[in-house]
Amino acid sequence: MSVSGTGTYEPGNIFARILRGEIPCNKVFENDYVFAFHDISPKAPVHVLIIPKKPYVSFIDFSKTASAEEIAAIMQATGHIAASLDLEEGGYRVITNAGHNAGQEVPHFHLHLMGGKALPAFPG
Ligand code: IU
Repeated sequence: MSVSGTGTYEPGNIFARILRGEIPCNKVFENDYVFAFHDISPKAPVHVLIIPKKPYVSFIDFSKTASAEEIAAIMQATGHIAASLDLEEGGYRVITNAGHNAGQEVPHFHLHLMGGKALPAFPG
């Protein structure tokens, strides 16, 4: 199932429930703006999801609506997590899926941080 990546934020989505502590997760990082946890179905030895604490559906929603402080915070957190998980030397990938064509499944904006192996050629 994938989502439109637009429209009204759905407060019952799985990441909203993780943020509210209703569902457990394997947390790797948290600050005032950002929360990060290991993907439940990792596609690489390291696969972390990095999400804003505030409710944004997708990349466009986040980029249009979030404060500059929040936008900086998610970038800084992602770099910090990549470095703290020793991904710098071997390399890593940061992506976001937005909307139906990208196969976004969870309608809460998130970055995927993946590394720990040679990743497949970037799909086009
Ligand atoms: P996507 O970009 O929306 O397709 O990514 C959603 C990710 O959320 C995907 O990699 C799932 O494995 C992951 N995930 C999770 O970590 N915990 C969950 O309970 C659920 C999905 I549902």
